[in-house]
Amino acid sequence: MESIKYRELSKEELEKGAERLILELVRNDVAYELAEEIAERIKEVLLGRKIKRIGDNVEELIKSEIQKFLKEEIPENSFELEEGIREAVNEGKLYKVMFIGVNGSGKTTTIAKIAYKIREKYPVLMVCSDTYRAGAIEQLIKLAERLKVRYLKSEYGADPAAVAYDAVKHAESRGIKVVLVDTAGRMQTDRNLMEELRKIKRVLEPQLTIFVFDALAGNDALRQARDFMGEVGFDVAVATRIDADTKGGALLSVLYSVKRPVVYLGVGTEMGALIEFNRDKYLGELLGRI
Ligand SMILES: Nc1nc2c(ncn2[C@@H]2O[C@H](COP(=O)(O)OP(=O)(O)OP(=O)(O)O)[C@@H](O)[C@H]2O)c(=O)[nH]1
Ligand SMILES: [Mg+2]
Repeated sequence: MESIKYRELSKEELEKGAERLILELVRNDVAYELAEEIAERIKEVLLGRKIKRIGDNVEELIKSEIQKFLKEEIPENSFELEEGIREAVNEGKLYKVMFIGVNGSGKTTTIAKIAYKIREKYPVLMVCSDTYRAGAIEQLIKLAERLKVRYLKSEYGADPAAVAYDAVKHAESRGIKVVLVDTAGRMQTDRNLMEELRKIKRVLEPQLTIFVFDALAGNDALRQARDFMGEVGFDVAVATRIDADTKGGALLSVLYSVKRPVVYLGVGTEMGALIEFNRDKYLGELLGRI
């Protein structure tokens, strides 16, 4: 008597549910093409699924399926910055971190926050490889002085890769354990930013490359993540301005499309305003609004 209690989900019901899901995801700043892709996958999984004639709610079903799906697609955040540093230190190596991301995304601020986090445990050197933007070098120096963290003063117009190289030599000769390299987010000249970043990366050989993006960038975060991933490559990401009124969908772009973990969230401009990303909390909040 199964057929009395159960019936198959119809294509129409699924189409309707998927449409709604796409709209809700987009409303929460998930890039449209990504929302569409997720909805497609959910439809595939649910097509032909038996549901109770009475009691089962299609919307709820879709919601629980998307939760399951995203949990499988998005890894838990198991990133341990200090583990990487310790490992390098044990091997007698300098731990080199390079920060990339579009202009204004929060790279310099995030560098300062990370320096603040580790400065009492490891000698840190901050350096600005952005030798183009007026004020970029002073901004980093000001933050370093405030934090009482060492810095290397670069010169405007200098080759960014040479600056990174000098920073490594400087750090190695002074027993510094961690070097944080800031980069430009936009070129003032006709030189190609991505090419410049690749060059810095080749010279620096960082153990860690961090992509910084603004959670308020919404749709554009997907394009940024793909560009920086394809052109330069990165290991982990940091989402900033989470304290602003953000719906968080931009994070999904990075987590889902380029398959790199978001490890920290910038939640303000103070130095302590950097918290660890928690996948389940994030998914709970995003799906709670859907
Ligand atoms: N509310 C808020 N503001 C932030 C956060 N992170 C950075 N900002 C602010 O965003 C602005 C830009 O940050 P920067 O760190 O200078 O950005 P950038 O990526 O270094 O920019 P460029 O050097 O131009 O490429 C600054 O005014 C920061 O104070 C955050 O988590 N929350
Ligand atoms: Mg900067």
